[in-house]
Amino acid sequence: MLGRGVLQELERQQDNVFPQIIQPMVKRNWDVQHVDLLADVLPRAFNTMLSGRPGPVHIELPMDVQAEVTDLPVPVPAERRASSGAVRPDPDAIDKAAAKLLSAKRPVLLAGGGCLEAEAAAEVKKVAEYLDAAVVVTMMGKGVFPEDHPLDAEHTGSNGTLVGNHMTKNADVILAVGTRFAEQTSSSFMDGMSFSVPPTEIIHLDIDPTEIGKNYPTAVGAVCDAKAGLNDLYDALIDHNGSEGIDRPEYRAEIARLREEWKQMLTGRWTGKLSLSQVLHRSREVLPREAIAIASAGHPQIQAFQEFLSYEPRTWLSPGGYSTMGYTLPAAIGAKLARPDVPVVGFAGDGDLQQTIQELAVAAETGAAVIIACLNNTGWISIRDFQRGMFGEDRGFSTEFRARKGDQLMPVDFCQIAKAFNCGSEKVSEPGEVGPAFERAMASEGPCLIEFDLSSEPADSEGVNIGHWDLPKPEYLP
Ligand SMILES: Cc1ncc(C[n+]2csc(CCOP(=O)(O)OP(=O)(O)O)c2C)c(N)n1
Ligand SMILES: [Mg+2]
Repeated sequence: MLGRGVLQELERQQDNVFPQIIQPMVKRNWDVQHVDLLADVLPRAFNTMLSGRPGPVHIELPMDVQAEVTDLPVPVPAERRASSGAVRPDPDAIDKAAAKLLSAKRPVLLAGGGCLEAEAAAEVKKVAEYLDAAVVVTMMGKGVFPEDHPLDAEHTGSNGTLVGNHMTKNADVILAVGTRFAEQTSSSFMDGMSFSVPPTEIIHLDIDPTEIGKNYPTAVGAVCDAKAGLNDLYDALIDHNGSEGIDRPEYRAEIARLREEWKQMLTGRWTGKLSLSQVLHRSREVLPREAIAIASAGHPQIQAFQEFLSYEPRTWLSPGGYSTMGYTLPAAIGAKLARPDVPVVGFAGDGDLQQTIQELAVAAETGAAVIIACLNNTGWISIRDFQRGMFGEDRGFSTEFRARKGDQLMPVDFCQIAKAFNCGSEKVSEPGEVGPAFERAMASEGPCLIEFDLSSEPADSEGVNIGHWDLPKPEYLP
């Protein structure tokens, strides 16, 4: 029946076009036309998904094929896999990288999501401590290095902090591991804002050869698994320089001073009114180190990245630069089902939450005791702030939740929605109530939504911008 428009088939231009729709998201597509092909396709699909830079694959499995039977043996996975997934770097490149890092005065280790994928937290730490290098972590790498370590230099780029941007733009050598130098990490590649290459030299270790040299020239590039690459680099450092690492007390003091300055910049803006910044800081004080935090879009994503400290791998989940609204709640449910032993908190804007709020039913059904911190500022306030910043203070449009008639703000009552889905809920309007509300939510048996009644004034709702985002301004505007 292929090509005749069977239920849910897209066939206007050619038979079943679904694989083309999903193509940009997957590493490979397989069209299984007969059940016997599955024995061959499945091991290949798993290998493709899990090897190199891991990512999803797609298998097209029509209903008639699903109904077929075969007596072909199921392949033994171990007989179809490479014996080790860890790709080691070229030893010459590692030798050069070690020499360069040992002569650096202001080294920075830039750790991306590849370090988490490779489970390389211990290796990041030992190389950083050996070199006394500042560690700057990307949005996808957050959690790979404890954010209370004296070498932790936070984040760089348009969503970065004072510390991270200062350290990366003034570095002489950057050891970049498992990162693609995304636009957000690099302040839209603006020279001298987050990076200054040259004179900074980059050593880039990545499993994906297409990432090396893509956005910045590299002094040394090596294709490798992050963990294997850092291990080999550590051995090379010891070969060159002995087992005693380097001490840079002044460099550490500089990081500590900048961290304090940044903290003052954030907390100095607090007023008596409840702000997103206060929710993040006060919740951090009561949540255990191993709590999992999730944030997907808008001010909550950027500010949680900057202000909610992560201490352990995989305790921060975020869609990164895709910044997909609607991710927080389902991701929190998934995380809680996988890790019922730790508190899981989703920091969701009121816009973000409304995209998938019906998943509260799944939280209630599965009993996943997630804590949803709903940051209710009555609108898509990050977008409103861009509109105001670019077009003028009176030119925010259609981004605040207002009644069409009368122009009154129309905040959604999230507590009532949570109740309707059989979830616990409470509303918090006072800064002093943030910690106790999180403690009550942690003690509750099932899912719990805390609605934070935030003012939408930028000082209460918006973070501090240090980096740069190149949003093109229309030429016709003054
Ligand atoms: C699925 C999706 N649609 C649209 C956007 C564009 N976008 C980014 S942030 C944002 C508003 C987010 O509002 P909210 O979650 O309430 O956070 P706030 O900025 O108000 O703190 C929008 C519309 C997006 N990132 N994802
Ligand atoms: Mg909002």
